[in-house]
Amino acid sequence: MIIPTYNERENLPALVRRVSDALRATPAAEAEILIVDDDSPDGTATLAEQLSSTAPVPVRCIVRRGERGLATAVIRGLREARGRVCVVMDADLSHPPESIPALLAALDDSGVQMAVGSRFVRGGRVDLHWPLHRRLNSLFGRMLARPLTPVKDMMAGFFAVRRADVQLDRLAPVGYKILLEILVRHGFRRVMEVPITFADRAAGRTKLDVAEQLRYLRHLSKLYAFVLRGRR
Ligand SMILES: Nc1nc2c(ncn2[C@@H]2O[C@H](COP(=O)(O)OP(=O)(O)OP(=O)(O)O)[C@@H](O)[C@H]2O)c(=O)[nH]1
Ligand SMILES: [Mg+2]
Repeated sequence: MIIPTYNERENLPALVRRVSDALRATPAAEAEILIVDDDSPDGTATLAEQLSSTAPVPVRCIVRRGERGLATAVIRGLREARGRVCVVMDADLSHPPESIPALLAALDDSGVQMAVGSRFVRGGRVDLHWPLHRRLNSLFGRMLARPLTPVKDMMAGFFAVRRADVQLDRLAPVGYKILLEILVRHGFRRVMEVPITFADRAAGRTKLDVAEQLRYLRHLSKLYAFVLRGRR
């Protein structure tokens, strides 16, 4: 499990408990929770260390100093992870840990390159009270990325992939959208979307601001340039 965090202390206890329960429901013997924290001022990393002594599944916390960014934090996690399969998810409990076994099961099929916890396939749901501007924002963001990948929820932050299938030196993300970066840079097409119910963040504040949205546009322009050059 790779979980990027910035100021998520309030969410950690429930997150670690629910993820541990979910992992124990799978045959993943080598499972660990790897938290990649960007030196959060709220003490996320300190609490993660404390939880590691009592959690039923090993918890490891990497602290990056002087560096920020969700996508690069996930890349760091992919680099340091020890398991054969990595599951990436947000820390704020928007992604239901109870869906982790379904993501792992989807990867049991060797023809599947990636499994994505998806809001936008049959059975997927968005269970939150986003204001209209945020809904439109999300819709518009997806429309802009649609020509780049067949995956319906390409903005998701909840996915499972075999570590050996990701070539880290191909990746050069800007900002948030690590799934989109991996999908486009590798040209993955055999992706299984597993329906999930996406909830509002359990506690704490969003880090998604206007600067992040501008970074997304910059990221998209890099990906379009890459695809138009012929994925080289
Ligand atoms: N390491 C690291 N993690 C980050 C950074 N920005 C966000 N995250 C984490 O990435 C995940 C997604 O961020 P969120 O703030 O929940 O973004 P969002 O889901 O689009 O928006 P809300 O749920 O409404 O807050 C959370 O676990 C964050 O703590 C960052 O700069 N560095
Ligand atoms: Mg969130």
